[in-house]
Amino acid sequence: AGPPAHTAPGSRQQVQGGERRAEPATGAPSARETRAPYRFDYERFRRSLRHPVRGRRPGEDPETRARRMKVKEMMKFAWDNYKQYALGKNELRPLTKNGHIGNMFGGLRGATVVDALDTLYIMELEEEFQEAKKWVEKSFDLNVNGEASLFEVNIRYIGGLLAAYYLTGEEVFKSKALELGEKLLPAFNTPTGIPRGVINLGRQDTRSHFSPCSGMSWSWGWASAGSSILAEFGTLHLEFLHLSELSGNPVFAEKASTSQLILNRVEKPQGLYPNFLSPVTGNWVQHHVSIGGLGDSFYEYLIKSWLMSDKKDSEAKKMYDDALEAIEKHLVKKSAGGLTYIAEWRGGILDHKMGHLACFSGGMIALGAEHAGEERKQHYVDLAAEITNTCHESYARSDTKLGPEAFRFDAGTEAMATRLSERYYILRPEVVESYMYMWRLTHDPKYRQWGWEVVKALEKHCRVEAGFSGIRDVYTTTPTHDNMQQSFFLAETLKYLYLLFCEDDVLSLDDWVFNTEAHPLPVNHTNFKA
Ligand code: DMJ
Repeated sequence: AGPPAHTAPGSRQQVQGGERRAEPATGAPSARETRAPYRFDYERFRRSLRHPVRGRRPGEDPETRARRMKVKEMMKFAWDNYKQYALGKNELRPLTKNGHIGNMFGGLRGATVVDALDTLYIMELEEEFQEAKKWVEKSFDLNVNGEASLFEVNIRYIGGLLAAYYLTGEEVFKSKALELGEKLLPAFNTPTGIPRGVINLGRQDTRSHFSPCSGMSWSWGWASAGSSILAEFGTLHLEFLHLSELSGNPVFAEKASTSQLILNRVEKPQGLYPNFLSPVTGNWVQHHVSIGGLGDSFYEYLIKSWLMSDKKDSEAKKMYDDALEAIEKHLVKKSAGGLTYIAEWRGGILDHKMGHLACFSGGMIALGAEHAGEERKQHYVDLAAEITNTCHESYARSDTKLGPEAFRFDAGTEAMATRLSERYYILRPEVVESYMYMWRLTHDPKYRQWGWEVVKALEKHCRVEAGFSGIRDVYTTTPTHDNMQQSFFLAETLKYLYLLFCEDDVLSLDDWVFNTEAHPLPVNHTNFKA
């Protein structure tokens, strides 16, 4: 048999029917030894794109160009400082001018490098892109031994490497993505096939970097009763389908599809998806529902799985439509002041709170609205606009014009944090992400204006001598800094701001879906003729 046919990201049927290449029986020659190695046809993929990647900008107005250039300058500043003070560490600490490693990535380093690659490329920061590429080639070591978040490694490292490969065709990004992807597979060895949240990245097959825990996985200590988190195991599909596409090995797509199948079948309270599920029994562990933290990107990946499959994955689309209907019925509320928000749900009781994370949902609903049936389309455009407006209000009502980590609608409060512990802003992207999608959907200039207000606020309150920093309180004009330049600031916040001031054919939504860390992954144009 020859190499498998084009495995078609998003096409579950082809994946399941595909030739099984993983895990040959012990002693048997591996598939790799007996067959010509599978080779992804990069040139064919590039010909399938409907728009030039970096787009055209004919006759644009000077103000839009100047704003885009300002965002580019911010990216260069963020990168240059990371490079100078923290290259190879995971994040920059811009006040103390050193690096931060943290414990999310299991010994992997360079989270900011990998997260920044595609943004540098899209912004045409060529020299800086080459610096980042060189680091990946020479210094990005995958032989590490430590406990990593499956979700974070997937969305930042796998997503970042895949996007860099698809944008540039540089083999190093593909091979690192595939190697790292293989290291994540043991997390799926559970009775249901739903992965656990934490995996030890140590190698199981050699003495170097071996530890008794290599390849073992755990649930987060804080997750109830050994459960897996909806937003974690539900946010693998896009990247894992592309790992299968690039390797010719269906195992990745099979693993990600299992979770989706189980979620589709399991009984859902009022049609809602709780945030905690047991990887042992496949049952819900707790009835907490949120479109913000713990739930968020699961919903995002349903609609994006469908779009990435060139609208063939009808199961994902139906799950998205049904979930959104249940969310609207049970969680979407209007405040006394007329602001639409999405509350959280605890076993039937509403918590009238929206996290900054939940503000991605304006963009998601906008993206889905474009593809909704005619009778629902306007309704979803309006809903997306209302939620985005509410998130804008959470920024507009603060002294810094940046939004808090969470805001509430109770006891006379509207779109403001009521607890001291929720007043911080850590350079998160979700609000500008929604501005970008709303701009592309409506071309209402207010979204560009709102984005520009964020640029000004970031410059005023977050820019420090050696990079950008989060702030501890958005309700004071003299906030203290948290001394952290998050990698998602370069991957997402600055990328979405830049795209807001670009023509629509730069990373066109006809060709690309953004993973939840804003890394663009290509739509599988199955009607493409080679
Ligand atoms: C990012 O890492 C991703 O957007 C993730 O889905 C949620 N949170 C952060 C940014 O806020």
